[in-house]
Amino acid sequence: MPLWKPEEVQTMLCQSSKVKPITPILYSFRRCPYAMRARMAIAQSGVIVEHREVLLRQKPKELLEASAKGTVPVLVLGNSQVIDESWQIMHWALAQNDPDDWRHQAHHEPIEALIKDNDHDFKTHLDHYKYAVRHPEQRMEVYRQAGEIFLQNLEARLQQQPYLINHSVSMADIAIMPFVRQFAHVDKAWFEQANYPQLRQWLNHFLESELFKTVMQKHVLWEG
Ligand SMILES: N[C@@H](CCC(=O)N[C@@H](CS)C(=O)NCC(=O)O)C(=O)O
Repeated sequence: MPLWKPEEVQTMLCQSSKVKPITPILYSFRRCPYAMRARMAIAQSGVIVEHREVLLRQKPKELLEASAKGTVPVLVLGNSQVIDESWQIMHWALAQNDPDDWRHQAHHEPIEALIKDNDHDFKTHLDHYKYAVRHPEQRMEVYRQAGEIFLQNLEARLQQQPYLINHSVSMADIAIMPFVRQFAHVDKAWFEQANYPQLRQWLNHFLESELFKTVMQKHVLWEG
């Protein structure tokens, strides 16, 4: 059972700002995997945010004023505090309300380690594989094989248990899933026949979930 209802979380956020009720603002880009993980954690927490859909090639000045590094997602809180790392946005949202214990506090270290592997080595191989034409030093398959080291790690975990850390969903699953989705989409026919049966099942489970469908709904572009 959630500790608090979403409306109560919202009221608490408003009260803690001690000025006037201000809804946190999320700058997001629909297809960005970092933004997807943040949106999923926010949706799971039930915290209401104002969604501002932006284009990466035409970032609004309000976004750049909030965070000069110019990446999405960015969350601007009612007290003007800015969180501009997806992982921290997930933590912030789930600290407000974590109804299914996605944070798995007892497994904090393996969760962080797996996400670090995803965000560093795997993301690099994924980008090379996805945009192989921009990296002609190697063939596409070479980049794919480099990324497969991470997929093999995930598959081995999922052979033992339904989710990456144990028997229930954790932040690791949510944070990593959008990147495996991208990897799978580079060459769907290859992914469908590759030797990752549990990983495919795990990915499909999230792709078909109401949560994922909700956070992938289209938004009108925010014009400022
Ligand atoms: N470490 C950041 C990375 C975010 C990131 O790189 N987002 C990409 C979009 S998927 C971005 O905004 N890139 C800037 C650009 O393309 O101009 C996070 O976890 O939030």
